[in-house]
Amino acid sequence: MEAGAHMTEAVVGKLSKTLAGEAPVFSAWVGMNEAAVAEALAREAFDAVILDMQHGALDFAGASRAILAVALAGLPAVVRVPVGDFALASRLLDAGAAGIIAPMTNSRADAERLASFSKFPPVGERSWGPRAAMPLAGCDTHGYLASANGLIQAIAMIETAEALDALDDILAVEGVDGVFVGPADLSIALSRGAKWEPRGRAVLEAAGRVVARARAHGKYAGMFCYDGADAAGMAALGFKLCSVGSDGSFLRAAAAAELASARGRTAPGKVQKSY
Ligand code: 3PY
Ligand code: MG
Repeated sequence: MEAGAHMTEAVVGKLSKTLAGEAPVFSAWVGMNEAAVAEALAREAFDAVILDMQHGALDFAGASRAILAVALAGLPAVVRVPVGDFALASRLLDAGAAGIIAPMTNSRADAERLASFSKFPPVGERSWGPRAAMPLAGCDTHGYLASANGLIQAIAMIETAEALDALDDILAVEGVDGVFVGPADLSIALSRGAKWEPRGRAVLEAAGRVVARARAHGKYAGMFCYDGADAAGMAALGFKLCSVGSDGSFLRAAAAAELASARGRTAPGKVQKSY
């Protein structure tokens, strides 16, 4: 190390390592545009923190700060971008995101766009500029170019009937590392708008198929989960990457439990599953 240079913990590559291991990867889910919230959750023993720019309140500056705050606590951050916003995905990778989750990936073409903006040639066409990413990956320029495609996780969300039909095509795209089920949208799509039923039969049947097809392609499947018990159940079904709850749901659950305790009542159980 040169005099004056400071080492930063190489958090970016941690995610690809844990995903390659045997154990499920459990992530916090953050929608608040406040780096301290992401950092507070990263201080718990999660494997990663997912920052949500599709339905959460995070903007680019907030997500960039949250990525650094999460890294400070020693964890990789993954960002869910708004639908089709792949230019933003590249900027977030430059800012040190360890992975991108692309919602509503419905076709091979959608999956190819995700890979194209997330991976350098020859796999994709990611443009060079990893200003915060290099130190967070623990690499110099050459090391980053050589390793980034393997470190960065490009994750396609499966949450429509169209995506289920195109599942094998999406999984076959080089540069797509895994898929992630959005059970709320999937339940709405499969019931043609009649039901929000993320743990209904239609979603669970599709879930089994997603896990099996991902494995057949040598890739992994993830699932949006609502709480710890739900995440344990989905991990037992073979989902490798599971959210465990969101900043909002953690806050409300803890507040409800403590308030019940203060009033001498038993905890009200779960807050309503949402998101
Ligand atoms: C879904 O369930 O549709 C999601 O995208 C999770 O936030
Ligand atoms: Mg969704």
